[in-house]
Amino acid sequence: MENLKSTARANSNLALIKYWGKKDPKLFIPMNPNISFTLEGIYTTTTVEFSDSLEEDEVTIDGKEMEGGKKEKAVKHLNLIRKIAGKDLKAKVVSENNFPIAAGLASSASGFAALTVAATSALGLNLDEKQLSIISRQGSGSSSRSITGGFIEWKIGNTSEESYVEQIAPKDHWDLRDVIAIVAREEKKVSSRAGMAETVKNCPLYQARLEAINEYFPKMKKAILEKNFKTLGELTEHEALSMHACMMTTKPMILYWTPETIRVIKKIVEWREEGIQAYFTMDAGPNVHVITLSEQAEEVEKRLKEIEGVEKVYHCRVGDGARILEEHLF
Ligand code: 2P0
Repeated sequence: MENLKSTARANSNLALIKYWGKKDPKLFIPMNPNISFTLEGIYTTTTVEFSDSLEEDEVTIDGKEMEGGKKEKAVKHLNLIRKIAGKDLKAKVVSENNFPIAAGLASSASGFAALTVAATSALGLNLDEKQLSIISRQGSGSSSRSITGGFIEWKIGNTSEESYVEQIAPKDHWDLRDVIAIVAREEKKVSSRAGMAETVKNCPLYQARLEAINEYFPKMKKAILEKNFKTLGELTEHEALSMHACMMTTKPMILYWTPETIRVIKKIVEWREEGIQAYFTMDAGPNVHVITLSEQAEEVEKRLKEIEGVEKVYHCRVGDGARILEEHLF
C-alpha cells in the first residue's frame, strides 16, 4: 500500500492591504486585491494521512478533536482536494499551532495553508505555489497568502483560476518587522467570514473603500519594491482605518477594538514624533501589529511591553512560505 501521509508547516501572514469582502463567496474571490507579508515564527504544523481503514475524517487541533462547524470547514477542504486527486479515502488530520488560538492571531491563514500543502502532498499531487494558493484560498481566503514567503500579492481575478497569489519580493528583500501587541480581549462576537459578508451588504462606505484601494494599491507595491518605509507605513495605517471604519459603519456595527487598542495606537503616534519609525495596523480583533524597521524593533518591543493592558508581545520577521517536513505529528 502507498504511504499517503505528509506533514507541512505554514507561517501566518499580515495584510498591509486587507481582504475584507468576497466578490464570489462560494469560490472565495476577494472584492479587492490585497498585499501581505508572511510572518516568520507564528505557524501551524499539520500531518495528514489518508487511509482506507478510516470510516470518516478525524480532525484534531491542539490536542482537541474537532466537531461541528470547525470540523466541517476542514472536511469541505479535504473533499475539494480529494476531488482534484480523484481519490476517495478518508483522512486523519492532526494540527498544532505554536501560538495560543486565544491570543487572537489568525489561525485560519496558517492552518489552511498547512492543511492544503500536507493533504495535496499526501495524495501525490505535485503542485506549484500558484496552484496551491488557488486551492488553499477556497478553504480560507487569507491562507492563500501563507503558501508563499516574502511579500505577497493576492490577485482578484474573474475566475477561480485567476485568483492566486504571487510574490512581489522575497523575504530577504527588506528586513521589516511586525511587533504584535496582544491586548486584553473579549470573546470575538463576529467571525471574519460573517463580518465581511455583513460589511459588503450593509456598509454605506464600502464602495468608497474599494475605489480608494484601486488608487493606493500600486503605491503600496511600489513602496515595497523601493523600500520606502514612510509611504508603506502611512498607507498601511490608512488602509487599516478604512477597513475598521467600514466595519464600524456596518449595520449592525462591528467593533473589534478595545480601549487598549486605542491606547497603543496613540502611543505609536507619539513615538513617531520622537523619531521612532513605527506604524500600526489591526485585523479582525483588538491586537495591534506594529510595523517597524530592524534598527528600531527592539526599542518598539520594549516600549510596547510597558503599556498598560498589553499582555504579550510577539516579534516577527518576514518569513518563508509553507513547506513539507520530514517528521510527522503521529
Ligand atoms: C486580512 N482578514 O486580509 C483580513 C484582515 C481579517 C481582517 O483575511 O472567510 O479568515 O475564511 O476567507 O481568511 C480574515 O479572513 O476569511 C482576513 P475566510 P479569513 O488578513
